[in-house]
Amino acid sequence: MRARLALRFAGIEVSVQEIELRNRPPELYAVSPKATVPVLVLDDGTVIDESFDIVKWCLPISDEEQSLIADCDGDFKHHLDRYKYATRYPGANELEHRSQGSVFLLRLNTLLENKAYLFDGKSGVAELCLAPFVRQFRIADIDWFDQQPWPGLHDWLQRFLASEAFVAIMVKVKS
Ligand SMILES: N[C@@H](CCC(=O)N[C@@H](CS)C(=O)NCC(=O)O)C(=O)O
Repeated sequence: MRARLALRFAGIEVSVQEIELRNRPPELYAVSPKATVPVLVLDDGTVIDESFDIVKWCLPISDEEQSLIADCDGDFKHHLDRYKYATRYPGANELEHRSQGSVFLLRLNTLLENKAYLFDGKSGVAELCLAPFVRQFRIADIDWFDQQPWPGLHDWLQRFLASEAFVAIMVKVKS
């Protein structure tokens, strides 16, 4: 999602090849042996196979944004995975991880207290990097998430989900 959003925001046209993770094609291993998605292959053959590296290749990012995104990809993502997929992590306490992950969400809500977007008053790179993960956290238990006292965050997420860019990148590409 991040990579597609960043490419779209930067106005860079790509040809998209969907991958079935259960049945990864040899072409994927040939360009990136770790075979995770997304992978961006440039016209000169350069391979960028980390979503955040793709974002950085597409768009300028301030130190402030970079630091918030790093916290999202580190601590918050750790708790999100263990909350959402607790059964895949033996010994993980789902509710404990929900509560730990909420610390980051509260921080976002505070940043959004008097403004519509995280930085600079306009939707930017922080939105497209963070919102897909906040959406995942919400999906794990929508009723619970919507009941939390995070009005700024709820409003920010709903605006992201309704945005033209998000709706456009969620369309499944025919293979
Ligand atoms: N750090 C990577 C993570 C990418 C990732 O985990 N992608 C998932 C699909 S959204 C995947 O390819 N999973 C298969 C696997 O990890 O083998 C990035 O953001 O580019």
